[in-house]
Amino acid sequence: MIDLRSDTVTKPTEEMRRAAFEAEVGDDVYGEDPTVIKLEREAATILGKEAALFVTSGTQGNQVAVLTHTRPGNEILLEANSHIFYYESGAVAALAGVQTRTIQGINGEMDPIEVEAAIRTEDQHFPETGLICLENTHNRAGGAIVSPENMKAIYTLGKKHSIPVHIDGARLFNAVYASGRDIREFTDHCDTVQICLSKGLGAPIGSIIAGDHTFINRARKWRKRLGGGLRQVGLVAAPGLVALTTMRERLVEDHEKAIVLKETLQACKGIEVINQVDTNIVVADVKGRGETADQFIDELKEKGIQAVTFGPTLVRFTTHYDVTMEEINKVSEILRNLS
Ligand code: TLP
Repeated sequence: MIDLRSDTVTKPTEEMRRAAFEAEVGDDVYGEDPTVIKLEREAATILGKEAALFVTSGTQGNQVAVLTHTRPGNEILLEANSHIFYYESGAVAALAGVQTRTIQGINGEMDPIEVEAAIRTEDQHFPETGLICLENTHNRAGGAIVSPENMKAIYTLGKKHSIPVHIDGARLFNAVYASGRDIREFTDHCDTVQICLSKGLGAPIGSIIAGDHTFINRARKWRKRLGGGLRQVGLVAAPGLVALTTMRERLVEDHEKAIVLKETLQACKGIEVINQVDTNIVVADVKGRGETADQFIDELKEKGIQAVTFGPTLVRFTTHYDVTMEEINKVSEILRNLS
């Protein structure tokens, strides 16, 4: 089976498994796990923030960030198809008690003018705007890169209105290596950032949130409240450190594989690629084949390819390091021969 459902499906490399086996560990709730400390320091340095915190997942990282930045009754501004809004089981309402106000973006980018217009003024009828969330790359926009210029414009108005900005950077390094821009051009334009070690970087588990010392100290308490204070978690942080330090540059290979897939899909009768394919995600509309996404996916599965539904007639393919260029060529051949 060639699994293109997500870059979350990657299995840990030999080096990651060895790092887990050999990891020096301690009780991380006492702040005594040397491997976790090393990972958090390294991540903070790379992301250009004062401090970082190891969390179990991207969802936990985003939720801890929302909980730390806001108070119940706040309103948060976020893109209409953002992961925090679309894919986190309503957690911001269930956990932080905030309401969401969504803004429809174009290729994942919200118009700063619309963002500013949505910020609440002081009035007893209104909730207070507690946070602005960005997502980069933007998953449902097809792995689209949100430009540092767009981020800067939104961060600047966040500062003007004293509203913090959080980035869901589950795939931020894809944006960095596809755009050729420096990581700081992205992370300088937010107060806090969440990055996933377990997507394109290939770690089995884990995410990082980064921000200033005050934020991270408060976030640590929220992580504890959520049951995310783990003990000898260096076993998991060690492969995360390998992912963070050795797997970033190779993301460009995933982007090259996505372009090959895009070109093949575009040449297929009845299929239209609807995203720009900035990074490792290709979204295909199969409406022209007279099929639903689920029917098309079942057909592909019989031929040894896995993908996911992204809408009634939309199918998402995601490239990653566990799928080689040879396998992508094989997928292309199968797609070309579809009836
Ligand atoms: N995305 C997953 C699914 O949840 C949809 C995927 O296969 O793409 N932010 C973004 C932008 C994400 O794409 C994801 C995962 C997360 C956060 C959550 O990460 P995890 O799965 O570690 O909680």
